[in-house]
Formats: sequence, structure tokens, C-alpha cells
Amino acid sequence: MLIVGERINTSRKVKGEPIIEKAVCARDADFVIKLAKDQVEAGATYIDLNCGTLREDEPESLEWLTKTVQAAVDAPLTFDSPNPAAIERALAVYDHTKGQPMINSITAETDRYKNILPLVQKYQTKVIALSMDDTGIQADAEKRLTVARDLVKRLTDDQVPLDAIYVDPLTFPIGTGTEVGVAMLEIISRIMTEYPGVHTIAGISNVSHGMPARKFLNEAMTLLSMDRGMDAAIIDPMDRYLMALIAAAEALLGRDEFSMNYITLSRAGKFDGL
Ligand code: THG
Repeated sequence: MLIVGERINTSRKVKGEPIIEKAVCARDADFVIKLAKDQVEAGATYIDLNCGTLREDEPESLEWLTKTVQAAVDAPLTFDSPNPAAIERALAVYDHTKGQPMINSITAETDRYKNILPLVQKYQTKVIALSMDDTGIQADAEKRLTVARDLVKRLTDDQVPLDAIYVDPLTFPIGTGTEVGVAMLEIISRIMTEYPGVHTIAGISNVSHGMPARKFLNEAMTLLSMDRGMDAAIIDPMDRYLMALIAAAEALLGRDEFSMNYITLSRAGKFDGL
């Protein structure tokens, strides 16, 4: 399972305080390095960088984040931005010896597709494909599926390998409709069956937005999505219980040979106290 650690995001607030945004604005390298190291230690395979709240300072800040995080950890990075100028600045300084970078994300919107695709090609990145187009995000599962299929086709036609594509079905809050969870699971399932070799990914925590006891919804949605074939997730890897459940599900779904990873994590004390 590819785990994208979501904690370096300037829109994240802790007890109402935008502490990440403050740290990035102040160029507090120690703060950012700790966020990155903690996530890698917790099992993140990619570290997401999102400083979209900084607006005109986003490109320079994303470049700084890239250099700062790469100097401290070996995990590859995910550039979480709709802004091609910011992504390109980050990619230009990216150390490719740390693994293939990922762009988060491309969509079927005319301008976004046109501006992001050349970066995917030039820097040979992985790319998250969000199922939205010029009409916006459709609530209807069939419509989102059509957009997702269209994106996979366009990307492969443009020489992006299936293995580099991570389709994101887009996570709606369960409070917005009874069928929201089912729709997401259906999109994951269909994409994974129709395009063998492609990947699916989701920013899971949005499913619980506005709900009480959010963690159970996030945990259940992660496991249900994995059962439908989802093989990557954007989550908080510091949630040890969620990480333990993911490892257990990997073993039970036959994605962990002889459960060796599960056993290794257990021996390393990753489940202690849970
Ligand atoms: N798909 C893709 N990219 C994404 C998302 C997605 N990037 C952004 C987001 N969704 C995933 N990243 C975050 C980062 C921070 C938070 C949630 C998702 C966050 N969550 C809690 C909240 O909502 O209140 C706060 C919990 C905490 O203390 O960390 O801040 O769907 N491709």
C-alpha cells in the first residue's frame, strides 16, 4: 500500500491554529523536518507537500519545502497543488535519487490538463488524476466514472504509463448523501477492473467531514476501499491505529506474502499499546 502522509499542508489547523502555515512562512526548517521524519517513521511512503494557502508565495514556498524535506528524509514527494508554476519550481530542484515524484494532481479541466501534462512528461512523474472536468465535480457516480475513464485514456494516449496513474474518485463527506460511500467504492472497483495496472488513491478523511467520531468512518472507508482494490491513500500516518488496520487488511487481502510485513511491524513494536 502506498501511503501518502498528509500532515505538511498549510491549511491544516491544530486547535484552530494554522501552525503549518506559520512555520512555512517563517521558513522554520526544524518544524517541517520533524513533520516529515515523524511521518516516514510512522510508515508513510510518500510525503505530500501542500502550501496552497500561501497564494502568490506558493511557488517559492513549495521549492523551499522540497529542498528542506529532501535534505532530511529519503521518501519521495507528492506536490499537492493545482498551480503548474509551483509544481515546476519544486520539480526543478527535486532530487530524483529519492524516487519518482508524484504530481497531485491533474484533472480533465482544459487548462489544468494542458498545463500539468507537460510536467508529468518532462519530469517523468507519477500523477494523481482527479475525476473532475470543466463542469466541476459531479456527485453522480456514473458521471465521475466517465470523467475518470476519459482521463486514463487521455493520459495513456499521451504516453503516461498506466502504472504511473493514480485515479482519485474524490471523497465526498458522508453527511452529504446516503449513497456517497457506495459511489466512491463503485468508482474504485470499476477503474481497478477495467484498467489492470492502474492505481487508485483517495484523500480518505473528507468522508467524515462534519461527522462525530470521525476516526471510525475514516478507518472503515479505508478498509472498504482497499477491498475494492484501492492501493494508495492520502492519510495521517501518525494515526497508528489506522496504520495497523491497513497492515492487517493488506495481509488479509493477500497483498502481504506470508503476512511478513504484518509480522515485521508487530515485532518492531508498531502495534504496542494499541
Ligand atoms: N485527494 C487528493 N489530494 C488531496 C485530497 C484528496 N489533498 C488534500 C486533502 N484531500 C488531503 N490532505 C489533508 C490534509 C489535512 C487534513 C485533511 C486532509 C486535515 N484534516 C483534519 C480536518 O479535516 O479537520 C485535521 C486533522 C489533523 O489534526 O490533522 O487537516 O482528497 N488527491
